[in-house]
Amino acid sequence: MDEKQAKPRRPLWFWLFVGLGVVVLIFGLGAPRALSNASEEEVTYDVFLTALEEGKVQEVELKSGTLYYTLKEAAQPAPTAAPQLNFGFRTLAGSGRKTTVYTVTAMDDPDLVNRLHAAGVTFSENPGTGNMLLLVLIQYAVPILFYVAIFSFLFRRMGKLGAGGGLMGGLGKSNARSIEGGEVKTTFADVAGQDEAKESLQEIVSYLHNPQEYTEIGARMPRGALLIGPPGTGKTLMARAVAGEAGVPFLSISGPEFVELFVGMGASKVRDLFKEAREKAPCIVFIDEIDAIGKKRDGFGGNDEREQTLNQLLSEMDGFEGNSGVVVLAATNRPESLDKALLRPGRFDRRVPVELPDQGGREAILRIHCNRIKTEGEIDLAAIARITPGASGADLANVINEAALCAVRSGRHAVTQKDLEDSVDVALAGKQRKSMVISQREKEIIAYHEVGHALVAAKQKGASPVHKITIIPRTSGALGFTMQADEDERFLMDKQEAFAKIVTLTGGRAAEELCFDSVTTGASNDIEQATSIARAMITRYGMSESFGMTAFEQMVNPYLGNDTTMNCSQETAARIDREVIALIDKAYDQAKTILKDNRSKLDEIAHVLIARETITGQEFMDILNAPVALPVSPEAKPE
Ligand code: NHX
Ligand code: ZN
Repeated sequence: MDEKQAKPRRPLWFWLFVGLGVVVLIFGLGAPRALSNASEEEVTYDVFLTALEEGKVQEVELKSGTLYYTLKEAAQPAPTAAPQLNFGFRTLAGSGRKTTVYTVTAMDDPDLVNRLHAAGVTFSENPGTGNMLLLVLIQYAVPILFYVAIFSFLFRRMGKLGAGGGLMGGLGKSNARSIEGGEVKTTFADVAGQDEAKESLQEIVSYLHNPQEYTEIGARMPRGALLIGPPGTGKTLMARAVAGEAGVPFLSISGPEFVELFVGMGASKVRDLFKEAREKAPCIVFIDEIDAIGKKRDGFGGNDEREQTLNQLLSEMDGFEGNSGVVVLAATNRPESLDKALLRPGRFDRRVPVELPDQGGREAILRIHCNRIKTEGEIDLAAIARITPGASGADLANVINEAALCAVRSGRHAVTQKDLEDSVDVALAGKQRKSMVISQREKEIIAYHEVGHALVAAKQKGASPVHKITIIPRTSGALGFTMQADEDERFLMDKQEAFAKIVTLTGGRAAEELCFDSVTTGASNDIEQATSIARAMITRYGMSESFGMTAFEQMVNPYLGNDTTMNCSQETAARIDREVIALIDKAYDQAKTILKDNRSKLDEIAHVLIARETITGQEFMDILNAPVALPVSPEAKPE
């Protein structure tokens, strides 16, 4: 956007043209003007001497070790029928008719000058200085330039120096992209669903606006604030908004950019960055992904380069006086890996959590992005927020954009609610794969599998209501899915609800077994999810009968993925496994019981689903609650 690069990078074609120009120059100057009617013939030295002795030679020129000579007109041989190719060597005194220039390699012949003079031959030496210089250029300079070009290109790629102008221009430059004060257009109004984080940062804004107020009372402003949260939650946006609100310049750089090819360069970049910041103060310095340089320093040698960079950063932050007007904001999604020294008071002494938005936050974020697009008809963003639990701000921005793209694709000029809902499906399971041909039997299996999930969910206490069932295959490889959505946001899950989730997940497979007496590979994803919930109940949530409140697993990184570490003896691990198996078995039995008890509804809804491909939660519930439509089978219980 309006960010300034330290130095514009010249495109490759520019250098190609320069190179081409140099080559043309060299060869263009080097090539002497051609004498169109001169041909050339190489002879041996004795032929030349004989011609000289016989007085036939007219003119001689010595140039770079070669003698060029012409014969007197009388002595010229008759012109040959097929003239030789003309290489256009430097002309001798031209004559009207066809001349032959003879070339002969000069020999060490000190007496030659005297003999030439005696024979009355016009002779001269052409030092060829112009050409010699060019020759030297070609021989030495061009290869050197060539290697320099290759090396600088390689270094640029290896050292990520590119952003600052390559090997030559990048040394010591901080590479920070800077946006001048007043040019940062982002404000807190562009950040939705992060009210607490905004509040924490508001103080920094007011300090930057009005530093005297703080200095008078003797307060020391925090020099830095660390924005902590999962990817996509808008940490960068938030930092930018602080600069925008305060109307100060925004210097931003990403942690990995400090990690350079050469030792010591990261540190020099830090120095440079803070020098620039002090010149521009008051301003915001934003270091994204600070964990790249701020990782804990371990005592075992480790990465010298990174430690130097970190030490430099620490000393720079200590360096500027309490109220210099430079505020450093940094973002990370692995706070636990940061060096303690970074978090000490006087450095990043403020931690600002930037969490995933809740339902209200999601709605607010959707509204902001929705304001940028044209919509049509009634748009219910709360409904979209309800079906996107766990989505980050970036995910939601993407949902809105996908919806807009979808509207354009279908030739409309505005986005509808349906576009938005379809776009959520795309985010969850990929695009529709209409071209996929599925046999009737497989369609039945898929439909029964999905209705199995839905029916088990509907018939259990503690399961979330069904929102949508579809058997349209998706590009992610999913052949169908059942979506559930809570009416209100939930923050806790009780044991019954956790178990109900497992039962619901086993419902798909249970329907397959019950109705087709066979099981398929398709349930793999359900099985993984069920297992992971069951494990978590036992090892982390204290929901097992035999283990009680003991934790056997810990989350590795709360913000990135769901990796856990096992922390128990071999025997306990084996017991946990047995308990997980038993829990899932129990859930599977329960799912089968529910489906057996509702077999006729299962058949009925599955057939509706095959016909319609997608049914909403409402339609599903309507069929479920309607009086029995099909002939009642003996074991089916009417509602
Ligand atoms: C395969 N796909 O991999 C085939 C093409 C059992 C009716 N050989 O449990 O689609 O087996 O309730 C998101 C969510 C791939 C992405 C689930 C990508 C599952 C899904 C594997 C339904 N719905 N299985 C399900 C399914 C499969 C898969 C996914 C995903 C099926 C089942 C996929
Ligand atoms: Zn399933």
